[in-house]
Amino acid sequence: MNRRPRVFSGMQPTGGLHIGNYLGALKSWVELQDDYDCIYCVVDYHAITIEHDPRDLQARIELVARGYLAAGVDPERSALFVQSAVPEHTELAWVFSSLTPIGLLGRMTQFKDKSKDHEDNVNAGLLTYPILQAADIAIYKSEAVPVGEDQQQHLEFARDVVRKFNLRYGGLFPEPRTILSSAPKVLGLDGERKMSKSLGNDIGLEESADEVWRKLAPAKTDPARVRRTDPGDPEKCNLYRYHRCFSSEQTLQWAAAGCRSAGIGCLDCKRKLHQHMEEQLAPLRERLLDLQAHPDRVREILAAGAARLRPIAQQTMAEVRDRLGIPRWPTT
Ligand code: AQP
Repeated sequence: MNRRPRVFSGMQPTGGLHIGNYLGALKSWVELQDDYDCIYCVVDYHAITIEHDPRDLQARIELVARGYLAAGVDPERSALFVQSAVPEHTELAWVFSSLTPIGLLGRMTQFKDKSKDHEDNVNAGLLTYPILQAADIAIYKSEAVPVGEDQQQHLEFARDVVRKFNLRYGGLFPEPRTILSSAPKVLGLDGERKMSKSLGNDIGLEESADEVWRKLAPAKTDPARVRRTDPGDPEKCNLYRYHRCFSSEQTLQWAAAGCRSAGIGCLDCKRKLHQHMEEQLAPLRERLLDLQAHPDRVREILAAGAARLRPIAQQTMAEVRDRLGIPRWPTT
């Protein structure tokens, strides 16, 4: 029987998910379930490359898993699990590290950015992060990876490393293609940098309607609109980009025309945006709360996902060891 093409993606449990994660990746994860065999992972080993509190890690893993489920990842159709529950990921990463020139890793944009943000902790895990990510994808022989724009370079790296493996040891892995959503780079409320958990410029999926409004109200718009009567350019307004993701065509036209003519003020436009955001975010928030009240349900889903995937990962590792000439040692 022909299997459906396989998709893999993951997010780090470094905090609660935000609308950048949701619009940039999660929404397309949900849509892809119709046509692909989807595997979605909480990548906890990636999250320890920056300092973390071990006492919080499990709670953060479950928080991210709840985000996936609340957004519409359906455990009946997709496998959902935690990276560390399938240790073959890290085993394959070691193999890939032997195919990776160090210089290439040092040129990765994310490594450079994170080295600046965590100057006192520039560790080898931060440098080799893309190798583990390539292994996460390849261990399931995944064909496609839905991610935000910031991950494109890492996926180029993943294609590169599996190509090298295939050339040296014989074709085993597909070269995974990138699937970008219609909002591949959501800027933070500062309107300057990518929305990020660690930069604090985000709107969290679990934040209440009031909390979201308290963040939207002072958020930057087109700098030309100093006074209510100053006309503006919606294309220069970060919040108009949010409108594009949440609002109807009619609202978009209303906002663009009102901004250009100064017929509406930024606050009117933000109120309307808030209303449209709530239409999508309120039901999601409700599902998050329901899942929080049933932690066993989430843990069972994660355990079932790992149980389904581990044999696939073990099979791939057996093939990898054969290609490398590593003998099958008796274990008893
Ligand atoms: N602002 C964004 N716009 C579009 N897509 C985004 N993604 C993240 N931020 C945006 C996409 O979400 C997925 C998960 O990312 P991650 O958890 O691996 O971490 P990240 O990209 O490093 O996200 P953060 O919020 O910036 O985390 P911290 O601050 O902990 O480093 C990826 O597909 C990513 O592209």
